[in-house]
Amino acid sequence: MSTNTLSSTADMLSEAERILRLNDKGGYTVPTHGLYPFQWNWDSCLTALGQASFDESRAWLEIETLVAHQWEDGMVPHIVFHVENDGYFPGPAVWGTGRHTPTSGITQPSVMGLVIEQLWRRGSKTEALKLRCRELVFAANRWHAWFYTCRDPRDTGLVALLHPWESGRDNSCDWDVALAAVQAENVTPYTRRDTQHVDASQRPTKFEYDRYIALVELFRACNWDNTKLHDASPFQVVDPGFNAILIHSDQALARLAADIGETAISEMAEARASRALQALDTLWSADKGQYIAYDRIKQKPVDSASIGGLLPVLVLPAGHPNQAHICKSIGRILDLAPYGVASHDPEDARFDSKRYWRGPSWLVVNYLLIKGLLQNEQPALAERIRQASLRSIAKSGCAEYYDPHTAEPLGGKTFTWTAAMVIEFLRDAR
Ligand code: 9WN
Repeated sequence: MSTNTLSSTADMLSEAERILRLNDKGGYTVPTHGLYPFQWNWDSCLTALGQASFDESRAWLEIETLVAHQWEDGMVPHIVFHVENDGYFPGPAVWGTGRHTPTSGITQPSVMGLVIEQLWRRGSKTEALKLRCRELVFAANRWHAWFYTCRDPRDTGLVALLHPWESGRDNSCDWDVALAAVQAENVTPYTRRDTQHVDASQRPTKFEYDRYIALVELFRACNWDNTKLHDASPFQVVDPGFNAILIHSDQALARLAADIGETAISEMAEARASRALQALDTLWSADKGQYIAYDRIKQKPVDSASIGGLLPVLVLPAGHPNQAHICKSIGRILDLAPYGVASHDPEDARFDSKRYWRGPSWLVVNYLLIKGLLQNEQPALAERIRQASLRSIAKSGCAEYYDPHTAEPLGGKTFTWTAAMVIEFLRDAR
């Protein structure tokens, strides 16, 4: 479908459903054909929210397919390479994880917990689905425990990213300083595929890609042993957004596990979440009026205000003093760029309205902000973000991301998780 045609709610919903079916490969859904021909972790989980609106069983299957490739240590990998396809780099040979069905060796934001809670609450709650849900509750619990064991070895309460791709916000300005310190002189020569699908001005730079690959090569040389990777990595960044998602998912898991009678898991999830929530406060920046990342190698806060530092709204207890500051920041960012909350502060000199996670607006992150704001009893601001997101869809269809000033569609098109978010935003209209 061409852009500029989604003038009614019904049009938006039918286009969204069409895209979810178009990208469905049977047991998993590709983010978009061409650019991303495999299964991605947080894409699949958020996609299930949309699928559930027309096929509940298919939605659970999307996550089950991902979890079937969970590692023995508990990690759920960020990509599962179900098929061979050389249209994407880096493919299985570069990762070299030695899995029967190849996977990458790093993870992604843990949205699974929050999604399975939604699927269960909204769903038909049959006995058969309860059994399926229970398996995913176990898997999520093992994954969350893995985070604190392997990504917080000094027991600080917060987990570190070892690769920018783990954040899901690959080239965010938040990683600039930490990534620049990664040595990439000896990286094996490679050919990028992403820039054959999408204009290079909308993707990360060569400087960044060299370092992405250098980190993969370093971890591969450590045999992907997660008991060693944290300390071996020259990139260790504690991101407030990533940690907030994990805490929020643990809170959801605690409620869900209690509901289905898994009390021990509920208690474990609750304990992890409350400890991490306390530690999260150490990332607050009064100067910036939001949370900021912390570089464990340099042992310094990261002077950068991205959307990652607003995501803790997902876990702030009602009435928390930081809530008003975050709402103010979100309002200011929307005043400056109206088509969804920009991924980076438009007042920062590094902001780039077209380059991936350095400015464009992404509907999945807007969805998480809305969820947090509703929990924090901020319905007006949540509605402002929802309307801003829907205006982007109406104007430009389901793109990977949007210029937040103009809603110009950027990156891949007919994009799965964007379509899923449209269904989510229009739930009441369905
Ligand atoms: C690397 C699939 C993924 C998303 C990420 C997004 C992008 C991959 C890439 O695409 O990352 O994982 O090759 O650029 O940044 O959030 O999960 O849609």
